[in-house]
Parts: sequence; structure tokens; C-alpha cells
Amino acid sequence: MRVCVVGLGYIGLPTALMMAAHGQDVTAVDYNADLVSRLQAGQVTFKEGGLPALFAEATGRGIRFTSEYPRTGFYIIAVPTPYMADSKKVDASYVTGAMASVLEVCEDDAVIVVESTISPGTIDREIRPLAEKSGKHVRLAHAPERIIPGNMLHELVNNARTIGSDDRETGELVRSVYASFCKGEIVLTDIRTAEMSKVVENTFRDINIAFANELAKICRQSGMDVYEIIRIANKHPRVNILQPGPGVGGHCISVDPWFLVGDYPEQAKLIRQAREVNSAMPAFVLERIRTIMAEKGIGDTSRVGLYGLTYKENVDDVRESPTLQLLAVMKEQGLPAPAVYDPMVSRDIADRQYHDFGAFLAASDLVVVLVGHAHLRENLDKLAGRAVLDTRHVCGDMAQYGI
Ligand code: SAJ
Repeated sequence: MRVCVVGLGYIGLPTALMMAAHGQDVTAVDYNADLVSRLQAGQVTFKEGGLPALFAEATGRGIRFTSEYPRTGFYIIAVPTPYMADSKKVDASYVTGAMASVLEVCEDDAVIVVESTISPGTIDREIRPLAEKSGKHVRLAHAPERIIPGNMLHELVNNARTIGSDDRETGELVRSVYASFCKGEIVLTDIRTAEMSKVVENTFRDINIAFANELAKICRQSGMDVYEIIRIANKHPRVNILQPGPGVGGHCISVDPWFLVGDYPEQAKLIRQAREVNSAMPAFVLERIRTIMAEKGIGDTSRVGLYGLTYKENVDDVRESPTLQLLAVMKEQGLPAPAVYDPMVSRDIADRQYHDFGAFLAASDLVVVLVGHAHLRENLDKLAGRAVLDTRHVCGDMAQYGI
């Protein structure tokens, strides 16, 4: 059976490649013709460990990249689901758009799996009616992705997965397709439970990070070492506090909790509060920068250098990144643009972005570490003798200042 994967971004592309590499007949579809032609030309479209080798294997096994939806009996939709800025509700328009295109061509009784993260009830509210209106009989399923950028391929194979469907037979069929490459446990459930459990997983992480960030502020207030306190607390067998940092970015953890806040504003108080704590971290970092500038006699923020533009270490993804949030706060306050450098980002996205680490350091009287890339860990000696604000706790003795 031919599997069609729709949406060739951070999730769809590795999934399609993994399936093809494991012997499935895969057609990979994206409406972005430019992206498709880059893939057809053999270009891997984002940086992730192991992806080039997997790409080569999948193309060797005959994966096809196209903008045309093929007629088949099995589709996986992995398109983005942003949230609407004002209402904080999920914007399922990419999913419904992909669904409409699939419904035009699919075989009768086709299985359509949504992998994109959606808020609980979205399939019933927005996807199912489309299928019903089409007059075609299709079987819907939800198999939310769980892989973490930076370790995607390992997690794609080894993580447990959830598959929600209306009946057991569909669930088993979807399971058999995923089992071609997934070694983790595959749990079958209903669609709403699958939708909710995915959002809950990311919300749990957001709340835990918010707790760590709040602890960092409390410890800053009274001169305590938050990292040492978390390290000790985590020795307790039932305590596992995450790490404080300059904020939460990426397209998952900083987005998904809003789905619950948007749909359940009366109930989701803690979830909203955690989001607000995390969103306020870049402003807290700016306060730290101001304090240190005053201490060091640094005149204005043009002599400050921000290391790292991505939302976390060793990825090239800058979506919702704490650094971009910090730059926006600085701009809002009319502060001179700081120097910016990220070894993982070659395109120009910030005003005063350097592409040479040495030149960046020369332009910075205060280096603010916002991402703990491996590059930095390998070049810690270059920070010797400099004023460093380390928001990620990766510089050891090289940093005088933390958050
Ligand atoms: N962060 C901290 N402190 C921590 C851990 C993370 O400040 O202790 C920050 C990161 O620097 C980053 C943000 O949080 O800015 C999110 O990074 P992350 O590594 O925690 O997660 P993501 O967004 O890369 O991936 C998450 C994962 N979800 C969970 O771990 C519950 C992943 O498994 C999901 O597949 C992914 O969201 C998704 O697509 O939903």
C-alpha cells in the first residue's frame, strides 16, 4: 500500500524518510513547490543529526517528492498548527486545507492520520465534518508526533506512540504501518484522548520549566544558587525539576498550552500562569543585562553580544526563540541593537548579526549566552577574561554571571 505523507517540515520529512527507509512505498507531498524541488534535487531542508544519511537511504528506496496528491488508501497529515494570536485557539486551517486536498483524490475507505498537534475536539469539530461533507467514506485517526528536535531520528524509532481512532480495526491498521519502523510501545485509544494526551505532555513540560524559571528568580532575589538547589532536589526519587533558562521557544511547548487556555479559560489558570512566567523570561534577562552593564560601566546595548538565535541547542530552528523574543523587547524599548551570533544560523535574521565568532566577540563587552550549542562548549576558552552572562549554565567558570 502506498503511504502519502502530507507536509514536509520538521515532522513530516523525517517521518516520510523513515517509512521509506523501512521499505514502505512513500509519496511525500508539500504544496510548497520550492521546497519540493529542493528535496527532488537531493537537498536536506533543515539540520538534524542523521538526516542526510536517512535521506540518502530513502531516496535509494524510491521515495517520491511532489506537490500533487496521489490517489491512495493511506495518508498522514503533518502540517503546522499555529495558534491564533488573539483568541489563543488552535488554527487548524493548514490541517483542514490538507484534508480537503486529500478528500479530493483519496480512495474510498482511505485511512487519514493527522499527526499535527491539535487541541482536543478539533477532529470532531473541524476535520470530521469535512469528511462527511465530501460524501466519501474515510477512516480518521490521530497519531500525534512526540519526537524532540536534536534527537529526532532516535526518538522516531524508539519512543512510545499514541494512536487514536474510532474503531479498533482502524487503530490496528495504523499501528501496522507505524510498526514498520517504530520499536516503542504503540498505544491504541480514541481520538479525543490522543489529542488531549499530546497537548498535556507539552503543557507538563512548560509548567515544569516555568517552575524552574520562577525558582531562578527567587534564588536571584536572595543570592542562592538555583542550579545547586535543583541538582540536590532532583536527588529525591520523586522530584525532577527541569532547568531555568532565557525562556521557552520552539513551535511546540510555547504554543500547545495556549490551546488549553484558549478552550478552557476558566479552568486553565495554572497553565496560563506558567505560559506567562516563561514568556516573561526574556524581559528578566534584559533586566540582568542592565544590572551587569551598570556594574561594568557598559554605556549602551550596542556593546552587548547575544550568543545563539535558535530556540535551543544544536538545532537551526529559530521559531519563537527566546533570543528573538529578547530582541523584540529591546526594540520595543528603543534600545540600540546588540551584536548577535549563532553558528547554526547562516541566513541573516537579526539586525547586527555576525557570521564570525571572533568578530562577534570583538564587538561585545558583555556576552550573553542564550543557547548552549556544542560550538560554544568547544570554544569556552575564547570567553576567558570576558564579561559573560550565562543563561543556560553551560560556561562553568568562564561565566561570572547567571540568570
Ligand atoms: N527548555 C528550558 N529548560 C529545560 C528544557 C527546555 O528552558 O529544562 C526550553 C528549551 O531551551 C526550548 C524550549 O524549552 O526553548 C522547548 O525545548 P524542549 O527541548 O523542551 O522541547 P521541544 O519544543 O524541542 O520538543 C517538545 C518535546 N515535548 C516534550 O518533551 C514533552 C517533544 O517530545 C515534542 O515532540 C515536541 O515538543 C513537539 O513537537 O510537540
